[in-house]
Amino acid sequence: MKNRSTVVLMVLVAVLFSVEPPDQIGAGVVDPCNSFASSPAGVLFSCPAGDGDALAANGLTINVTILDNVNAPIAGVLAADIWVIGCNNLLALCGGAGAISASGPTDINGQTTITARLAAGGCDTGIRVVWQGIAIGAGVCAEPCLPIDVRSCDINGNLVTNLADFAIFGASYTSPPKAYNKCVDYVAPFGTVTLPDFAKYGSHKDHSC
Ligand SMILES: [Ca+2]
Ligand SMILES: [Ca+2]
Repeated sequence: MKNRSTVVLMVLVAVLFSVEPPDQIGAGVVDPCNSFASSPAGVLFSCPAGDGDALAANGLTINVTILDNVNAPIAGVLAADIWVIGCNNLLALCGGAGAISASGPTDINGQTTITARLAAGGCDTGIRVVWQGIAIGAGVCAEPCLPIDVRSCDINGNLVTNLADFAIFGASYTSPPKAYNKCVDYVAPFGTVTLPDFAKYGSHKDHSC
């Protein structure tokens, strides 16, 4: 009996030592709250066809850091698992997650960037980085909004740029004197809707996903 008790005790000890301490549970698993993203502020012209302006080319590169529950960086997070959504859900993403992705997988510091064009319609005052569709926080479990205004030639966000969009554009062209609509203020000078904005719109006429 004594031998049997010893074996039972040894098994119990082995089980106890195999259980991870609480701070190790979830290590290596993406923690969207601890992960964070940052970017400069600016305006990004987009088109459902994916031939709008690139973030990097406009000085709007987004830096993303993916961390686990103990704030350790996670390397090798897939680029395709990282994309953006409109902060107010006012962007129509062409192909959903396929509308844009990170420039590459995360490195040993858990870092990557988002530099490309956003294939989208609609108009939103900011964007939010997501990992597998879950908003990335800012070291806390919040849903911070990056200050990038996305404005598409597909103004009404049905993923087709056609007469309906042109009617919306025309209602604010030129502004002044017409009412200002920031959703059609695609290029500098900002604050007015003038010929450069029309030229931008016109070069994407009839574009769709
Ligand atoms: Ca449209
Ligand atoms: Ca303008």
